[in-house]
Amino acid sequence: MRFSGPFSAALLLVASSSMSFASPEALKALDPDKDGTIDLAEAQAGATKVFAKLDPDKDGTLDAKELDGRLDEAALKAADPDNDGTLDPEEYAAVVEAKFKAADPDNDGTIDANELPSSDGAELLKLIYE
Ligand SMILES: [Ca+2]
Ligand SMILES: [Ca+2]
Ligand SMILES: [Ca+2]
Ligand SMILES: [Ca+2]
Repeated sequence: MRFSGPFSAALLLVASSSMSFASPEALKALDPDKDGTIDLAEAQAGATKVFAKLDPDKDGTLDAKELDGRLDEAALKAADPDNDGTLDPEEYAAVVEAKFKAADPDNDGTIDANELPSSDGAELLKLIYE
């Protein structure tokens, strides 16, 4: 799953003008090195925690029920290349990385406070912050 830069940038423009639910708490919680941005390693660390929380049956995979709407049916399908109907940690990490890139239109490898409130940022947050 790849989104082109211009497409994401356009989305961000639309999103940032109409939405401002940036959660400073989320940014703080996901930014242990306190540089004010979320890098991919920080996002994946958050994702690992969310994954564990969403997997109460501890079978090591997330099914649609455990994902609880964090990914819609189409997104789940796209994130599930082995088509077993569940996401294992690698598949989850891959979808987090794809969303991370989508939420980083300036491509500097970090999500800052301006990028986080975009719709892509919100979708990323659902996967890495709980
Ligand atoms: Ca950081
Ligand atoms: Ca499970
Ligand atoms: Ca799978
Ligand atoms: Ca960025």
